[in-house]
Amino acid sequence: MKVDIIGDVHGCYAELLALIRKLDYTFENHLPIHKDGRKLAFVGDLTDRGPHSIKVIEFIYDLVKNNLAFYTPGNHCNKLYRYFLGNKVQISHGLETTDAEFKSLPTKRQKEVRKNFMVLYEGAPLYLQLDDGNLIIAHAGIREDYIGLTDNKVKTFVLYGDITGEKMPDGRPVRRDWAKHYQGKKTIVYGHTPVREVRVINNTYNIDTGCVFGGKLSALKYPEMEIVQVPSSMPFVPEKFSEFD
Ligand SMILES: [Mn+2]
Repeated sequence: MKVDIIGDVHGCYAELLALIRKLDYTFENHLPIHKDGRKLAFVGDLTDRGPHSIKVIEFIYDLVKNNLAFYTPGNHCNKLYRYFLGNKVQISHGLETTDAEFKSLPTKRQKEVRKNFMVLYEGAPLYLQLDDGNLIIAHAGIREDYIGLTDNKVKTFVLYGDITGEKMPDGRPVRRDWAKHYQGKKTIVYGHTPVREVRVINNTYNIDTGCVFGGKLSALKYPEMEIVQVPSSMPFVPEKFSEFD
């Protein structure tokens, strides 16, 4: 099982293609193929804030359909799914860019994009268990004792992290540093909280290096555990990066 796990894309389509090329995939009919049969995997949060959320949705839908990638959703994916269901969701925290892109499409394309995203989302597990369960890919991470479970408390943890329910002065939720206390043998790869450099602690890897906030888009090669990155084309927003160490 050889997989290249990619962090939160958030509509950064150009960086995604650049990263996949840097990982030595070649494009055949717009699909990335690796000569060693490697596959891609995504930690979720494909859309919102960046310039090309719709292209990212369509691309990853095609990858998963063609058995070239694994995908597990993030909180932005969950919100977009509820938006496509017709639920009342606030068009904020980045959804406004995806909403604007979506509304600019002709009705026929809107129907296709909506259907494809819903198929992608509904077919995805809450978190991925790969390599005979030795590799867990979960959007905001997962506690060791939650692995194997999918109830609501697990869903909240996987999508939002170890939140306390409190908010910081800037409105961001207060999150506990679950990775610091993780003692499991399974490797956990996650994203959700932007960090300036890939954070490796206790067999956990945070690979969200804040591409949409001007950081980098990162991939973790498994089982080699090598990091491959491309720079972002977006303006750097330092206050969006976590201070965990
Ligand atoms: Mn997220």
